[in-house]
Amino acid sequence: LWELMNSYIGSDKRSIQRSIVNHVEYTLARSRFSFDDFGAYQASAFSIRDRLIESWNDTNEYFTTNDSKRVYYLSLEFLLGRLMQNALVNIDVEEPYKDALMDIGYKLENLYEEEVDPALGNGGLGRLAACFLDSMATLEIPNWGYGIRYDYGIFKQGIVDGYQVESPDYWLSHGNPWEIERQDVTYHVRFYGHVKKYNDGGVERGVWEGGDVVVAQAYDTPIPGFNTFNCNNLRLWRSRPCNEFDFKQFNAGDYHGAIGERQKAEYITSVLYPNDSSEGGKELRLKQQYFFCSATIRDIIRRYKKTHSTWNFFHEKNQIQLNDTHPAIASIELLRILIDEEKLPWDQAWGIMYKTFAYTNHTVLPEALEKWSTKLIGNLLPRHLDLIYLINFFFLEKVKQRYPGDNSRVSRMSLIEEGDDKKVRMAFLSIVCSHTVNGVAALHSELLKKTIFKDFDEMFPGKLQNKTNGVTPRRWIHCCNPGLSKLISDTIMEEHTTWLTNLTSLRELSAYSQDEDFIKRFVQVKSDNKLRLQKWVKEHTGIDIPTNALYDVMVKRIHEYKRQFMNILYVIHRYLQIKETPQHERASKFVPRVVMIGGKAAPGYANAKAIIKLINSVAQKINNDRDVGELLKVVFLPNYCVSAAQIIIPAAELSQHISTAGTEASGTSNMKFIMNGSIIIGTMDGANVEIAEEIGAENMFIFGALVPEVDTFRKQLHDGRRDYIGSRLRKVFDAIRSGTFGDVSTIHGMLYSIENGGDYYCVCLDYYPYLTAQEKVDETYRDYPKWCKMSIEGIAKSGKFSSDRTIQEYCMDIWKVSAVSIPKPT
Ligand code: 26M
Repeated sequence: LWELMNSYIGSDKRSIQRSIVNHVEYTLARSRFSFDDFGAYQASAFSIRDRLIESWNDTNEYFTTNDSKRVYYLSLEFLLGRLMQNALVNIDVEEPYKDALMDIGYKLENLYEEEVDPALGNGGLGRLAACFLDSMATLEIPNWGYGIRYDYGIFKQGIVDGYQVESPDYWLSHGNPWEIERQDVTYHVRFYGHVKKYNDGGVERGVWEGGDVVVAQAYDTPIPGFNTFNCNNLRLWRSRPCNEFDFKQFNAGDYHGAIGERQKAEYITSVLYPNDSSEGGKELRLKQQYFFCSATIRDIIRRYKKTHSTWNFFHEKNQIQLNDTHPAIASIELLRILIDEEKLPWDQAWGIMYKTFAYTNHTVLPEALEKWSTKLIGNLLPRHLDLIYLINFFFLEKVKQRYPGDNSRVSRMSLIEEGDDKKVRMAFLSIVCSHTVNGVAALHSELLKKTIFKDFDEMFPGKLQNKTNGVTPRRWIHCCNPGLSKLISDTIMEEHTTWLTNLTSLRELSAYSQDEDFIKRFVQVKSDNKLRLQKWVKEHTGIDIPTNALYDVMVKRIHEYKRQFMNILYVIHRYLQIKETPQHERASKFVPRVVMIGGKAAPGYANAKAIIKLINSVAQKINNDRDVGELLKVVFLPNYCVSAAQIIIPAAELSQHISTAGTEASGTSNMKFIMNGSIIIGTMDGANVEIAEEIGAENMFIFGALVPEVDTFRKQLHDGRRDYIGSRLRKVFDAIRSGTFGDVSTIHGMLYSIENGGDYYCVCLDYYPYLTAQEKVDETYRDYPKWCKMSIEGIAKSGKFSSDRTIQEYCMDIWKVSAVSIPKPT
């Protein structure tokens, strides 16, 4: 068989062209003499996938033969972004493909644009999962990601009359050349039904029967590492109807009814929930969670059993990381299988589960913490609810033992929140069922210990760790900013293949932060990127923006805690100030600016939607005020997504990360922006704190209340303080209300609330310090060499924020796993 295989595709021009043209003819069944850019994209993608499959197969075979310890990353979201350039760069054939395609009349860059953006995630959490996959493959960690293959990813955002309108993202409509459908990898997943319990020599076991059964089918996407032959896997599950179980209904003559039942099964993996900060408690969401967790756990067990006949080594061979509590039910599913199906004693089953799982928390916002009603769980997953109660019983016994008489602690720590509608606190459950828990930035992890997980930190000291987030420099420097990547390679005299996997070597750039030649080239790269963004803005909004202005960017999900609202209040202030200043004084007083804000609002989040409308209304007014001209332009960047980010971030000169201290767990775009030479204006929140530590506070514009001051202000609000709106802020509120920006009545509720003690996110507290920081921005931009020095220092000292560093820490401190390098094929 080996000889039959046309093994290992060459990287010479002819081999590449032959493989592409073959796919045009045999896979696409199109004429090899005429195919458009889309056809060329598809055929190239298949040709690249062939290469990935070769190393994918070798990698998995090698891991199995060597019985390698594996890491499984479970996440309801993977926000991968486009795959073609990433794959070409990682396997180091971007140039050969460019040449090969050029020769037959295609521009590779144009083909990149043909790819849909696979957007199976909301924002930071999903994108983090994608960066982690890239780093794990690059670091040669035996890893698989597991998640859901949604038919509809995050909605597409349109803007109509200034309002957000959502439309479905049916990303599979033109097929997906990157995935491999696994007809043979399927599992049955049960919902509802009932449990029969029996006593098995002192152990209570259950038999779960009845209810509905659906099939989980696997779809694999190869995840190539950078500069390695290793290729990992992302396995996504799709729900399908189960054939065996509906014969009865068909035979009873209810044909339509039976088909309807089948469609219900497919519905489970139809759509990604578009929330990123509030928990809805919807049954379908719980179904999605259990569906993918059950299939995943069975798949992991099946793989383990291929090479092991006892359970003794399960936790030594498998580590499962939970990306937030969304996949938390996976630990209960493992426990259930071990007890009810594998017939292990409770203690052994518990030990295996406990030593296998670890959990990452991504937020301290109470409204985002998952709590599932016991009624809902009991109905959908009756045996799991039994086990959760049992776990809670044993756990609370331990708490009582440890803190005798401390009843309030017992109720605080209970996995069940009491009340009319009892609820399972999924974060607490995840802590109890995991060997390690981590936050995502130093400040965030400290806050976890002091606030929501305080009791747990006291009872299990050392269990809560920090793992500061990172981003992959392959996508977030090299792919999105080729000009900068080349400048870096030229300057530090290293191939990109070297520094991209050892990002702290960027420190060498520090020596050039005042070097004239270097600065000249740096400025050229930035202005090329600004031109690229200018074109993008024109194309997507119709708005003309100048390039000789400061590009000021804020792109992230729209949320009150992130304070896009404060940003737009300042824009209004700046506008009013320009208007008050006589024409001849304006040029010396104001640096020309283009303020760009982008991001999606959860469809049910009224205040976030009102903020979008306000931004658009303000933009409309200012951009059409001839009197202001090019001194100030405001743009709402529609449909912010990974591919847009790759255009926007490299063009930014200033980027805003201005959340209320203590609310943004980490932030990851802050890291992408500094790597691309944008200066941060920001608060001491999330990873900004560590960025300041690395690059020096003097290279950022830091302002605003610290966590303790936020606490104090909130107490004052609570106690009736209302004197916090100064005259300059009052003017801005008045301008909004008086109709200067048209009908923005949707924002009036927020204004009223903020004025009347509802300023929970401290906009008014931080507003004046923010103005001062903004003045400093203008002043610094006027001293352009200084500005460049600050941005270059930022790039030079951004090395810590490579997700390679993050993953190395997870490997050492949590998973205890090391690299397994696949030998290069000969
Ligand atoms: C919950 C329930 C129902 C439906 C959806 C959700 C949900 C989905 C995503 C809740 C939260 C979700 O994501 C939160 C998130 O993106 N958190 C961000 O994680 C980043 C990576 O750690 C951090 O950098 C950000 O600070 C944090 O906000």
